Amino acid sequence: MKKKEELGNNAPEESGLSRRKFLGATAIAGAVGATGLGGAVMTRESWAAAVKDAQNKVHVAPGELDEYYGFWSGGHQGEVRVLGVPSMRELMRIPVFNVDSATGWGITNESKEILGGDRQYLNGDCHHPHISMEDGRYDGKYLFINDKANSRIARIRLDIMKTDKITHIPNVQAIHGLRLQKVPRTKYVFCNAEFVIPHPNDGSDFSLKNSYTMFSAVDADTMEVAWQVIVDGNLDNTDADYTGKYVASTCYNSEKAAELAGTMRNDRDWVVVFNVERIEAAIKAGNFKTIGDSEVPVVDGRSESELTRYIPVAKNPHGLNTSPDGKYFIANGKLSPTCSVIQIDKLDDLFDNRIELRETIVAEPELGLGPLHTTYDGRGNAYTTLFIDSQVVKWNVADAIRHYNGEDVNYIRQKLDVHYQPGHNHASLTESRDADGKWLVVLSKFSKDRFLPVGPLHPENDQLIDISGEEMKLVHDGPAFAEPHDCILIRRDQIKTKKIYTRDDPFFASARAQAEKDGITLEAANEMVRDGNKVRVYMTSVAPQFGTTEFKVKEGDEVTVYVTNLDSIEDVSHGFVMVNHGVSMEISPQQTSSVTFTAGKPGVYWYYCSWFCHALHMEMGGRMLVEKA
Ligand code: K7E
Ligand code: CUA
Ligand code: CA
Repeated sequence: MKKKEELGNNAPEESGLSRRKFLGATAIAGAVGATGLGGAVMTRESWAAAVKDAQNKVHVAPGELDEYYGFWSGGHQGEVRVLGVPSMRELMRIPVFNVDSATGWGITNESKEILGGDRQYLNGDCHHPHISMEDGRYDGKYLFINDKANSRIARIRLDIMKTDKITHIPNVQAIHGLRLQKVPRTKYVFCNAEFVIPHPNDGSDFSLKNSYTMFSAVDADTMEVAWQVIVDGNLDNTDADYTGKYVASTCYNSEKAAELAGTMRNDRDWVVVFNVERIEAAIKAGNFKTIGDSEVPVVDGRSESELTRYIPVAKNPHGLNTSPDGKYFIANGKLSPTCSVIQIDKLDDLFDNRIELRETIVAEPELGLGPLHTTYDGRGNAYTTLFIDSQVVKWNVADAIRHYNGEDVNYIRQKLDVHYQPGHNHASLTESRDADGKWLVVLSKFSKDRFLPVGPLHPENDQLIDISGEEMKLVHDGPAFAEPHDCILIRRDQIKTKKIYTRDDPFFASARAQAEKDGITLEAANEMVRDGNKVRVYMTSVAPQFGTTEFKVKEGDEVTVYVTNLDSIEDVSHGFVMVNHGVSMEISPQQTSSVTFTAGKPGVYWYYCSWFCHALHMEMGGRMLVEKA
């Protein structure tokens, strides 16, 4: 916390402020253009004006729309959340690796098919959401996200904002860093498996010495794993360049230690750079092996390999971020107060052994304590989170390089307090050529006293900072449930969403295929098909009625209900809940959804519509009659 004297006229006692307001005041002091807090001398009036200015900036009036979509990782909650920026209003939640009662994700057959059969896991741990690209610009088609908990990645269709593919990455554990190929297009999803494991991992060998992990490239179109690369050490975060040729990942465990102290033993760890062209060529030439029963081609990228280079950087690096001008990979020090700036156009020379590893590093600016992630404004400035200092530091990359070359220049532009302990930060469009330097989101890991207390478990605090001017200005606090490690912002015109489903949507292709086998037209049918103890009930819905209001089955029957929503009016979604059967699902306009369950004890079970759709929504229901078997 800042000392009292640094506050000038704003000392809390003088203005009668509580500690909470005092912390808020540090933000506002930044907002009127004080450099940090040092020279902030504010009257009560100028302070009020500053508050108003900050509020106007972020206020999106009722009925007005935000400029940006923000996609937030839902952390170990397993979902993705859609926010409007700058209002920070939550617009939607997209279930991915979790079970969602409202939409039936994890309950419906459509979601189970994507999650993999009867779905193995009920949890996920999302960290890194990234949007597919064409020539270094977001194309608005897909969003990809990792699941660290169960070594998976998922793809979300942005036209309907639903998950459409999930892939389990074989041969590795804990997919953490995830990024996309930017150029010429997102052909690959690159993902880092964080933990080293023995191979084979069958209990015959537990030693760390023989353990390793791998870097995986997944075909973004098919979501099949294209290839894997064995590496030294471990893998943390990753990013790709703007030529399509190089991807870089941080490694904090070059020691391959299993305990904390061991992971901090080496003075330097490294950034491993992957040469995508060479890897593809090696696989084409047949220079690969496979592991166990997986058919994925695996190449060896350990230290003597021509496929990789290991650039030493300050110890235990974390974030790895490509600058939007395509010039640099920047690795964040974490245990070192520095970042390492790697010049990408030197990598050809490095791979051809014309220069030394250390020659690729062109700056090591000292930024503050605990640098974790860096983002960019497209005007040559970088913004790095300082976990321990609880600050964001704005610094100029070109000046940092000059300083590294011995010039007497100050590359630090500003340090701004954030609340508290920031992890990722993300500036608008920063991962693309379109980085526009307008907004910066800082994902703080602690919120402490910023919100009403809600018990021992606290929300995170996602703060919004205006970076459009010379000075960073904190304009909004946004509480968030566990735990958005990262987010991504995209201009609203870069995404085209559907207002209603089209009837040929692949999302319910399997339901259509089953109906065709049963000789049923989904859009017309209110019929039941019995197939041994399997019963398929096909029904339509038009607000405020289900086409079928009664059907009869036997105790223990495996019942599948298909509901096709014939409404084609925007926003008229129905739901289907079978009472006392654990069944709930969404059926949006022109969508078909299906769910399978076992009919319970003999008796009457009501089903009803769970999404408010009509003045007579409460009346929208029907009865399942269960007879003795
Ligand atoms: Cu939390 Cu990107 Cu998983 Cu850093 S990561 S904070
Ligand atoms: Cu249909 Cu509520
Ligand atoms: Ca280390």
